[in-house]
Amino acid sequence: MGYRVVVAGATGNVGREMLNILAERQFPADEIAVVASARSTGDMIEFGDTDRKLKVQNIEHFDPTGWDMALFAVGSEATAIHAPRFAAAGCTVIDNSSLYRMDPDVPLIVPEVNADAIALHTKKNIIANPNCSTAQMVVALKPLHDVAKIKRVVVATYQSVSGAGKQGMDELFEQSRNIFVGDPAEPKKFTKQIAFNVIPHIDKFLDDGSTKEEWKMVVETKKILDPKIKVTATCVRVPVFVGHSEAINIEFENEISAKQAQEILREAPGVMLVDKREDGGYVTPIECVGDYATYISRVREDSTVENGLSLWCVSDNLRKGAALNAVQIAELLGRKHLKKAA
Ligand code: 2RA
Repeated sequence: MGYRVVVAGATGNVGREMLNILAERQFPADEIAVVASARSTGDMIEFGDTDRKLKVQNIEHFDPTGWDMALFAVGSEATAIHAPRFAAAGCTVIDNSSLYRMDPDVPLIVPEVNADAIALHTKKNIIANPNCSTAQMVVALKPLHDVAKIKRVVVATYQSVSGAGKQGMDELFEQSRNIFVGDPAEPKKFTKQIAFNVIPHIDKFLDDGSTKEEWKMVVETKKILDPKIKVTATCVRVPVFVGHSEAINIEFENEISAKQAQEILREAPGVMLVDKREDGGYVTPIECVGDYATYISRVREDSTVENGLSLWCVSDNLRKGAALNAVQIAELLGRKHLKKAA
């Protein structure tokens, strides 16, 4: 007997990917319900590449009683209204919004990094999915931290416009097209032109001059991996449709060579090492789209500090950065806690 699974926010970028990945991985679901705002109610959406179509129900009127788990991709406002209602009805919520990530009674999970922490979910019956830029980074850091103990991380991100939703993708497309007719169109979703440009600003500014996206990478890495690790981040929006890239510089307590790091990463869960010191011997965001892996390239020693390494990390932000990680949490929840025969 399989699970009864709800996907909330099924019509957005991440919600659609959740359905695609549940289908691709043949998640053991007997039933799948798709819920979204009143605006989308009645729409029919595909269940991955299967010939199954699912009718969108209004989340406001949906009764989660008797459903095993709900993958939420509805943003913090709707999550605040509905996640407690679903959780109280016995339907475990796996939430992609930032609302519960730093709640001490809610586990923040990347299965390749801190799977055991999922046991905490019994407190509120809610599990948090990390920010996309954090997820891929901790997958890369964890195997190296286990061997050489990380002291400090400096990361610069190159984040695709799909992180800002369909509106962000539409803005890049329209601006890029219109520029050739001399009218790049006024920025709406982003603060400045994104076509053929980069914007060092994601989410809102904080009092110390960093942005909330940068703050997320700091505090979420500490919660998921190790609170003693010092992290500083610069998060940048770039004119790429899907796929976040990160230039990561790491300082370790103990010595670790680039060769040792490559050997460790080659075997690490969720990692695909593509690292040759030659033309094309590295991964670019276009090559990661639709894939599950966190790709790592350009592993090299940083001789400016004791025990330093630099590396390049690329992953599909809609998949490992959101939908895939959520489905992996659902698989973990099923294996460890809900124990229904598949
Ligand atoms: C972004 N990480 O890339 C944020 C939210 N997905 O816009």
